[in-house]
Parts: sequence; C-alpha cells; structure tokens
Amino acid sequence: MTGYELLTVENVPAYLGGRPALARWADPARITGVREIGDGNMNIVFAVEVDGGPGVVLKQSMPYVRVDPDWPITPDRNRIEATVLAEHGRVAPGLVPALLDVDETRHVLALEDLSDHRVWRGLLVEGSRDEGVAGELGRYVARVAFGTSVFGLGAERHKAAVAASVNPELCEITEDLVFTEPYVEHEHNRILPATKADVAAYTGDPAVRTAIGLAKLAFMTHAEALIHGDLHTGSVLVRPGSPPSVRAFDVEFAFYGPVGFDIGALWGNYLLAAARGFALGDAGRARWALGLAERTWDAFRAEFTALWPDRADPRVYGDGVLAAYLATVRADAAAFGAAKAARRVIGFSRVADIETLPEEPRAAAIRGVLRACRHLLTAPPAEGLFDRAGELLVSA
Ligand code: SR1
Ligand code: MG
Repeated sequence: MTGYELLTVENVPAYLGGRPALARWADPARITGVREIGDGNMNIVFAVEVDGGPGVVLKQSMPYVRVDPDWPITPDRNRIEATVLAEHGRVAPGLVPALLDVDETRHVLALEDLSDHRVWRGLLVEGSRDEGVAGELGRYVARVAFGTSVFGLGAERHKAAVAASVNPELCEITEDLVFTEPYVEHEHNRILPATKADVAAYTGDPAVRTAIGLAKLAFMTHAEALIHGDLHTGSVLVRPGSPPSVRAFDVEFAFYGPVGFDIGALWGNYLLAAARGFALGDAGRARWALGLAERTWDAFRAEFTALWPDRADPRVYGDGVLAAYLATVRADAAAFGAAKAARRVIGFSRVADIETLPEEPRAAAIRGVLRACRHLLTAPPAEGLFDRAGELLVSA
C-alpha cells in the first residue's frame, strides 16, 4: 500500500492532463508511446514519447525500495531530488537534467526527456570508449563542490543550506551498504565460492577495516558541499559526440558531505569498468578505463581552481588553503573509491560490469578489484597511488 496512486503505462496520459506545468505533453492524440524505463534500485520511471519524438520523463518514488518492496524508505526522496536538481542546475548548468514539474502529493518529478542519451555504464559494458565524459563529470563535481560550499555561498548561506539538506534515510542506506555490510556477516552479501578467500583477506585486513571506518566517519561528518551522493556510471547519461553531452542524474542520495565521495564514486566505477576489460583479456580497455580517473581529477582541479578567485573570504582562504583542500579531496577520493568499488563485488546492489561476466572471468575481475581497493585504502596517499592500484588490478 502506498497511500497514493502509482503511475502506470496506462494512466500516465491522464496524469499529464492533470498537471498544468506539463500541458504541452498532455494531448492524448499526440502521445505516441509510454515506456517504463527505470533500471535503478529505487523508483519507477516513465518516458513519454510525443509526436514520435522526445517528450517528457516522469519519475515516481514509492514508500519502499523498488527492488525490495519489504524495505521501507521515505518517498520524500523525490522532493529532495527536486530541490537538489534545482541547486545543481544553478551551479552546474547543462550538466544535470532540466526539472519541469514537482508533485509532492504523488511523489512524481517531471524531467527533460534525454532518450537520445544512453546510461554511461551500458556504454562502458559494451566496450565503448567515449572521450570527454570523465572530464565533464570532473567539471560537474567541481562546480557543485565550489558553488554549494562555504567558498561559493559564504558562511551564512552555507549554514542554512546544510540545515535544509539533511537526507537521513538515504544516507543511512549508504552508511549500511557501502561502509558496514560488506565488512560484517550480512544476508545482503553474495560471495562466489572462488573468491571467498580473497574477500576474507580484504575484509579481515585490520588496515582496510580502519580505513573504511575512517571513511565512514568522514562521510557522516564532513559537510563540505551538496554532493551528488551516488555518482556511479549508472547515474550518468551520455550522448556520444565531440564534445559528448553529459548529464549526472538520480540525485536522491544528495546531502552535505565530502566532495571526495563524488570523485571517489567515479574512480571506484572506473575500477569496475577496468576489471571487466581485464577479465575479458582486453588490456586496452582496462588501461583506458583506469586512465579516466586522472581525466576526472584534472578537470575537477582545473574547474575548481578557475572558480577559486570568486571565493568568499579570501582573507582567510588563501592559495595555501586551495592546495591543501585539493590534496584532501584527492586523498578522500582514494578511500571512497575503494569503498564504492568493493561494495559492488561483495554486498547488495551489484553492477553489470561484473555481473554479466561468466563465472570464471567474474572471479578474476573481483580479485582484481579487491587488490586495487586494498592498495587504495592502505598505502599512504601519494603521487601515483591510483596508478599503482590500477597495476595491481590488472596483475593476475
Ligand atoms: C536499496 S539499493 C540502494 C543502492 O542503489 C543506489 O543506486 C545506491 O547505489 C544505493 O546504495
Ligand atoms: Mg540511482
């Protein structure tokens, strides 16, 4: 029971007719198709085709997790997503989907239809090497990192924004699924017999456990910026081209957290894409995917540095602060990247990069990911840390 009516392919045209902001897509005679396109864990999503072309996308939240209706979760995540999309659209224009309508009664968002784009993870799984995407994402993270932080907002607005952006239920999912469950006995964990010893060695390493504990603490307490909070390659839409069109979507996990978590989410997912290439014997693909980490980082650093002259209170936040802050974000990203990759090969919520591999290469991919994660978590943060993790990933 939801207490409100869920959207279906059949009732979407009537729903559009009842929303003044969506009137231009509501004429039933012009609606040529409605498809359920949701492939995430949380919500249902419908694409409405109008006159045979792009129309509008409707995303509805239920009071439970889509893939597990026994798992209750606030449908208010939909309102949170709308608020964050508006803010990210302000600070990073053109890098998130346009928000067209918010229905707080039925927990529906209407979004720009990007059906000429593809989810990046799908492209990566197919072996497509789209240039420019990783850099655009670094630019997105930087614009959000600066624009929603103390540097971009000043002290008073930053405090108000932190208070207005708490997202406890969705943060708890991340705290459990990313930082806790993979490291304890849990019914969510799924481990191949062939990788049991590797997982035990990784999760049983005291240095790994300490680093994960510290990463969880940082996730829960470092309110730097209104981060995306779930920036994996399945949260990115791409229309390949030169330059590609790139949009980060699904911001329902957003909250005031550490910027390195968003960079790390990307790095962790580059590891997973590289592990797929490695397991399939495609060394070129693995190397290319590993190289994305520096593309994202370089674009992040360049964009953040370009925004720096506009910071609030330069009397205190001098250039030494910029250098130290960037170093902190990079070190955080290494630990968060490891946490994000490891959870995808141990715990709940798996990824196609790994899961669509036959069992033997899947085991090889998982071992590679765990080797890389262990290094990222336990070696001192230094130049070349991610490169060395990548070497370990592809060394069998
Ligand atoms: C209940 S499943 C939750 C996971 O799906 C989302 O995409 C996030 O990654 C989250 O951890
Ligand atoms: Mg998602």
